[in-house]
Amino acid sequence: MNNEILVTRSSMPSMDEYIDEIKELWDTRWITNMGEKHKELQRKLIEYLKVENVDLLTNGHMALELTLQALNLSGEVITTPFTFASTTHAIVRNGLTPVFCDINPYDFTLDVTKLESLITDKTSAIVPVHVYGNICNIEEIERISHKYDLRVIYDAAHTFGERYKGRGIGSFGDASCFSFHATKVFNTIEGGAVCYRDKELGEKLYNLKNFGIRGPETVESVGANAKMNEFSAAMGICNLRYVDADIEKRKKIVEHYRERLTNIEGIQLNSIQDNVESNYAYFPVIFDEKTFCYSRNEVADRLAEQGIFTRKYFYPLTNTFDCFHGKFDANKTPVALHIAKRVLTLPLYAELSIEDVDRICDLIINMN
Ligand code: T4K
Repeated sequence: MNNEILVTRSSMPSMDEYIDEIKELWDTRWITNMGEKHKELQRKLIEYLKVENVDLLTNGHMALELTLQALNLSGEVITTPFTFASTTHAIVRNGLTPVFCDINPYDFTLDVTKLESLITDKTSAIVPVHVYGNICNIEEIERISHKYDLRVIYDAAHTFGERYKGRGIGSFGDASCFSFHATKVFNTIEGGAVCYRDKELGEKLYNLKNFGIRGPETVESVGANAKMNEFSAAMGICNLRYVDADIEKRKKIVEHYRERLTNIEGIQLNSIQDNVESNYAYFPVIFDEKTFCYSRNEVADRLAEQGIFTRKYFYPLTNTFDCFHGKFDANKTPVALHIAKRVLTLPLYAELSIEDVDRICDLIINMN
């Protein structure tokens, strides 16, 4: 065991607890294709997430990509470039054109004041991202989407278990897509889920995740394979028992970071949102090289020299990726460009000790 601190660290149950959970799989030999563990996790998540329907998939990316496909979208989709590759790729891989909307400088979600000006007669949907667990301006997105009859598919990869005004975050929009990757607040090793209201959408999605097979001799649509297996579902069942305790630990860590890093010249923290029960997924810090003595990159390098490995989530912006060379103009999303060059996400996971948080904060504060 070394002294290194990585940006995150997977939550896991004890080995005994997991083994206990998967033991019956050796008896039944039913290890994938919507088995008992899959069904149990699905039931438990409907309750925990406070939503009407949940479907489980192999990962958050397939959740998003197949939901967009199930909705039969066409033309343009308005989204944010300040996100993980997955969001933009899911749109492009569906043959749709992403139209990038800028973000606001406070919580880094879509700047809804710029949304309407991007809508054309080709726009079919909006894919907002609750980035870092910060909730988008749901009311405004709802108003605009109703006005122009657009579908709304939230990338909720970072928002497991969050509530907005007491409602499960997955209950907004046409669908919300969660990631249960190893690095997330709640993990099924790899995994993802879609929350939705419309049963017809649910059926299409179910078809798409299972080759379009409806019966032994019926293949209804051209589907993919994105089913969650039983070992992943079992990990989810175990991890769900501890997720509230984990979120409580994360809260204490974030509060300590905030206490130590507030009111330091050159450091900006994202604003705390009203009416949101947060899951404390990430801790982003903006370093302004004009007023802080070092740039974001220098801070990251100096911390790495001390064995502390941060991440530049989300740099580069997706509209500057090599694979899209010449297709988009990132200057049209200036706030996102500004933030992406200055943001650093600090280590955050349930097991991170307050002593380690202090060590990280001391190093940062003493740079100034
Ligand atoms: N939408 C958004 C907004 C997303 O952020 C993501 C995923 C998605 C959609 C798609 O969901 P998934 O299809 O992934 O379910 C990581 C994750 O792989 C990715 O899930 C996540 N977002 C993204 C923000 O972060 P990397 O390339 O930074 O991961 P990696 O392997 O460098 O790991 C980061 C740190 O996590 C390591 O330094 C240590 C720790 N770690 C990692 C792994 C793999 C663990 O503790 N355990 C592990 O098993 O992308």
